[in-house]
Amino acid sequence: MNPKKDNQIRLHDFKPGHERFRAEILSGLSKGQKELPSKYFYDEQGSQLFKRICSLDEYYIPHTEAAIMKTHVQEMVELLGRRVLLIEYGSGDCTKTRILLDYLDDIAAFVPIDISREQLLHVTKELAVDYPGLEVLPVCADYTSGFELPAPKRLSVRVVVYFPGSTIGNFDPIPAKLFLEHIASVCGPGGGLLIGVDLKKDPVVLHRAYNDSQSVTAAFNLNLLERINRELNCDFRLDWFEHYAFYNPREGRVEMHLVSLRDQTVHLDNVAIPFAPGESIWTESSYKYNLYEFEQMAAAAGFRVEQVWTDERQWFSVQYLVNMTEATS
Ligand code: AVI
Repeated sequence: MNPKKDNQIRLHDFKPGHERFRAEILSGLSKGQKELPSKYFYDEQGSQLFKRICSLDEYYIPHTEAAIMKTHVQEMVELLGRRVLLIEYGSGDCTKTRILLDYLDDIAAFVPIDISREQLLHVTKELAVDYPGLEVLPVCADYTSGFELPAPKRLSVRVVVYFPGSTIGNFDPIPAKLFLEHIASVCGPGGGLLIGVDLKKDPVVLHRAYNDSQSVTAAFNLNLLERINRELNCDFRLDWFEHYAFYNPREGRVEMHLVSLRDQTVHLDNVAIPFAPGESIWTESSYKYNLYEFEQMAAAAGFRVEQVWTDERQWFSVQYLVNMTEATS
């Protein structure tokens, strides 16, 4: 671990390094179906673009989820209980967390976990002003890998992980189940998971959400190539690739790709990466579930679905799951 101090903020830093980034990009671009991990979308520019996506009407997830949270926050807080240690995976700017924090008056501590150091430091400072007395223990990490949780000063009654935004949809089904198992081990027996899960719906709605009229999603997708150019000294021509997103009903997921518009070769150090016209790099999957499918996956990971809240259109769900695994002595 590498705790760093920034004006009194103790940041627990496990951010993956440059070598891992390079290795994962090269390995993805060497596959038959080329792919890039979607977790790398979120550099500074990518995080800004994602923020813009979240303000679009067509991208229904943030406003639908926030409305569900605001309507049912009292019930949620009751389930979380007294002196909860709240851990948020992929905390970003903590907009939705604030809905909970406004009502959690006896919280033990809050642990925001994010891959962006700048974002974490910024949000920790803001929370210190807006919630004086709240212990905030920021962790900079790629939460899909292991990291140590910091110890809060106050003893907690229960550990609850908050994982909003349907980011669980960005995992393929087997890694999604393994990730839920990992969360179960973090929150322990009797602990909870408050999670946002996007639901299956009319593909027309999904198409609009991932092909917005202002092309912000296209810029977000292409920014991954810009990041790779900048950080890995690569020579992708952004105008020779095109954003392509569609709903795959058989797999129940929206797929985002970057399609090569011509025959071309990209260079990463001394490695030449050929592209045929029409060949794609698969950059993201966004799985949509029905309530039964998600319940089955949660059960396989040791969770019981305690409560589900949805919007009127049944486009999105917020769910409270309880870890049913037995304590081992
Ligand atoms: C972060 N994640 C849940 C978003 C999604 O909908 O899969 C990322 C995103 N990709 C395109 N638009 C938004």
